Amino acid sequence: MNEKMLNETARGMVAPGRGLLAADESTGTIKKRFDKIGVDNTEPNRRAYRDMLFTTPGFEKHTSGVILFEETLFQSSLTGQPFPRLLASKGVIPGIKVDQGAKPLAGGGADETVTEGLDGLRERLKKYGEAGARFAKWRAVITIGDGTPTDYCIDVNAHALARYAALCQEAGIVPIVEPEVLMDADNTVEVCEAVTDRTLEVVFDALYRQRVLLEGMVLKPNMVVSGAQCPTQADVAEVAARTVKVLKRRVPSAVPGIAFLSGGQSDELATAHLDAMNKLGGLPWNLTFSYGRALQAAALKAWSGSNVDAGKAAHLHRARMNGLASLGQWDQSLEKAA
Ligand code: 5MM
Repeated sequence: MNEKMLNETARGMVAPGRGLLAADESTGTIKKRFDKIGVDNTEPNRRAYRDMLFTTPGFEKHTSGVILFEETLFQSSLTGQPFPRLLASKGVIPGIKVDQGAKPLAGGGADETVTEGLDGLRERLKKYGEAGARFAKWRAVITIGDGTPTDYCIDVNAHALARYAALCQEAGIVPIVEPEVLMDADNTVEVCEAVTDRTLEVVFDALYRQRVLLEGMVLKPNMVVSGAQCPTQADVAEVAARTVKVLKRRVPSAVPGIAFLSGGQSDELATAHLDAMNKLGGLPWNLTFSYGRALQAAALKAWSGSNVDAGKAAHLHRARMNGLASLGQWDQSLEKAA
């Protein structure tokens, strides 16, 4: 294992002032996004949309890497340059989502899933590395509900995350470890905190036992928030304090950085939360973003299939706001000014 290379790549992914664009929507998920703007989910449209994002002038200043879906890794830009090469030429690290989705967990609780994709992963990683991917992503889903999550669900997902991470590092690819505690139920912020705490404890135990190099990975967690359906919502300061408290307890300082998912938060709230955490200061890891929806929603709407310049402007604005938040330098007045 090339520990130095893995550490350098991981540190580059969470470099101060920059974060990750999660553009790895599977074909089914991008269809849901395109349906909202009345765009057909065809291969040329997916390519044109991703081309708009990746050719946004200046986005590289705020974006350290992009998580691609397999189809995109092997596609070319509208000018004919393979997407991974286009990104690398801008100093943006290409990455690849390698999980094959969350599937119903046999014998699990209601709505519980386990993420699949380990079979043949060693061979796929070789192919992805040759195509230019330098990091990978695997998302495990933990659902909060009546009697869930079960320990069984947390255990099997942690085990799979660690097996994936070890295989990535063997291939010289930095694993993003994403245990997502869903944010859309009616649970209180206290419940989210307890479930996130337990999940991270089990995940880091599995990573340690499966000999994953902590210096050569990036964690992609949820923030500790009130469930979207909960009548009482924790404010920005409380979310920041609770999230940092759990992370400090469970994430060793050997991990170079933590890049949050947005999980359905509004664009501005996801930025405000990240900014508030960085303003707290005194953190042992870099805290940044790896947003999908919170980086793309405005750009997708502005683009709507043909307005390329408007899409790029919206994308650049959100990337810039989150880049500032990763330094604790964002201010809401910057949103209004834009
Ligand atoms: C961009 O969405 C990613 C792919 O999802 P599917 O595999 O379900 O199509 C997703 O994994 C994403 O990277 C993370 O969940 C974070 O996205 P958000 O929108 O929560 O920041």
